Amino acid sequence: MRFKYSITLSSFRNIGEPLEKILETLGHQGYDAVEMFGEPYKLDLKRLNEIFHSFNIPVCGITGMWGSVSEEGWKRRLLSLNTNIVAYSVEYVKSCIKMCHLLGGYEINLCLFADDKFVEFDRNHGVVPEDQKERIMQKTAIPTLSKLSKFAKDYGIQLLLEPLNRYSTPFCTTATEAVSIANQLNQDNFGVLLDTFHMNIEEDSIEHAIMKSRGLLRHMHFADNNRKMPGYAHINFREVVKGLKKVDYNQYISFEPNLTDEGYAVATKKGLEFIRSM
Ligand code: LER
Ligand code: MN
Repeated sequence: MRFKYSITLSSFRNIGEPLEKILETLGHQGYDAVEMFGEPYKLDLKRLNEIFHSFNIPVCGITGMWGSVSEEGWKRRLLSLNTNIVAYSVEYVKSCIKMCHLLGGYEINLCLFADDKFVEFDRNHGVVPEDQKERIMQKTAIPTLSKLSKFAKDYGIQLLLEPLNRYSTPFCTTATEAVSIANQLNQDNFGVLLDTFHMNIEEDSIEHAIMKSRGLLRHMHFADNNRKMPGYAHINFREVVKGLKKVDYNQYISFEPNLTDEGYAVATKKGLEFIRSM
């Protein structure tokens, strides 16, 4: 079985090299595709399409710029008590869906960021009780995600719910939660994306989390426990790959590392080869 490999271009935003040079390097290293970062209001999609086609490297999807990864990111909260914030976030996802379609991608990750004060909880020592999360999901997330799924379906785009860790958001932090929401939505273009960095914090077993997601798992984000490329720290990627093989996973393994300017090409090559060696 040969996996397909991608990498998030959001990881290169602090790298002082032109996109063309980065794509040339990634192509030589054996990446099959890239994930474009979701800043639809800022990017020249026509020019981007020309560049991707000229390097013959497809865009598999869009990485939503959730959380504080960009100056607008803090406003992208699908769970908010402020209806204007929810409306802004819904429009953001719709713009990313159109962008994904224009770039020929098929998936976008949804992360359920929320207002800091949406619920009072001690994120350093605790988690929000499951029943409280469930009630909030029913009232807010499910109706919003249902609307967005129907919108995405018209563009042939998959919405993939990505569980994060408690320090990003208390809502949807495990594969169990993501699978439960996807099953309640019951939309064939709504699935799950699992990210090893977040699973390393929240899951009892990464392999079991993957098994639980069988049938809904449409994309993977790979990064080590410190968000470096796999193999630089101590996540047991042999267990991760074993779990993916057990569920006959045949979609992309998409690396989502933090990269630094010096020697980014060494890291992207070393990390890919480390996983390929599995
Ligand atoms: C997004 O893929 C992710 O992993 C989160 O950390 C939000 O940026
Ligand atoms: Mn991720």
